Amino acid sequence: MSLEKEIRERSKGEALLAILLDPAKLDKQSAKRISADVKEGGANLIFVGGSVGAAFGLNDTIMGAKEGSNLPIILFPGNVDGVSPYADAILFMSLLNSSNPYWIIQAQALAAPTIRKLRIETIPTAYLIVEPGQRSAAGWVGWVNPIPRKKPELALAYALAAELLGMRWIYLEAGSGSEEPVPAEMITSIRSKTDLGIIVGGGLRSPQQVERVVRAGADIVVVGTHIEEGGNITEKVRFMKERMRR
Ligand code: 1GP
Repeated sequence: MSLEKEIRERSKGEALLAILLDPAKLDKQSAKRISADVKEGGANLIFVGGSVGAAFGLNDTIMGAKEGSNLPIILFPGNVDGVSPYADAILFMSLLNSSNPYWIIQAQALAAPTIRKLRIETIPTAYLIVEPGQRSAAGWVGWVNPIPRKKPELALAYALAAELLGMRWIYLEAGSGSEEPVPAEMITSIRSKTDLGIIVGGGLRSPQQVERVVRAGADIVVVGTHIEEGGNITEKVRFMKERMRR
């Protein structure tokens, strides 16, 4: 069974927690330690990627994470150089609300021959950046025309278009380190009107915030900054997972 199918099946029973490792901020040893700690806390997946300087160290981060645990590793590429043969799958993403065609389709075209040669499993994903995510690195780099927080109908319109184009997942991004996560109403409306798998990330720091997005319908919740900040990582993950039961 493909990793995507496995994730889809599992996420029917419980929302999954993905921990984001940014190779620009980690060495191999810390990737190994974090991977072991988050696995112990009950995390389900590891995403690897970043917007700036993530190519150097990408393979080391993946190898370190693999030494630390057996959690599946999914690439969350920030550009064409975010591809590695050592990952289990890649979010093959299009930043649908970019105003620069490079981020909508050109980067994908440039990376596609490599991805095909490496035979990495691809997970077709619409990437949508919601306010205040335009102020994050991904938003700035990606020339984003952000979805206004009070306009869930705009997010839904993009989600419907993504589904009609054959994409199977949508990643709603509020921006790494954002002061506010994606609004619950946006998630709810996409949940009720599409069959897309929903990934939500950006600015999730507390178990309560995680619970809110899971109740709204997220299948995968992505947490990066809160884990990067250190402390007792296993406990942080455990507290979040406790609030993720459906
Ligand atoms: C960023 O959605 C991810 O792309 C994670 O965001 O760093 O705010 O957890 P945080």
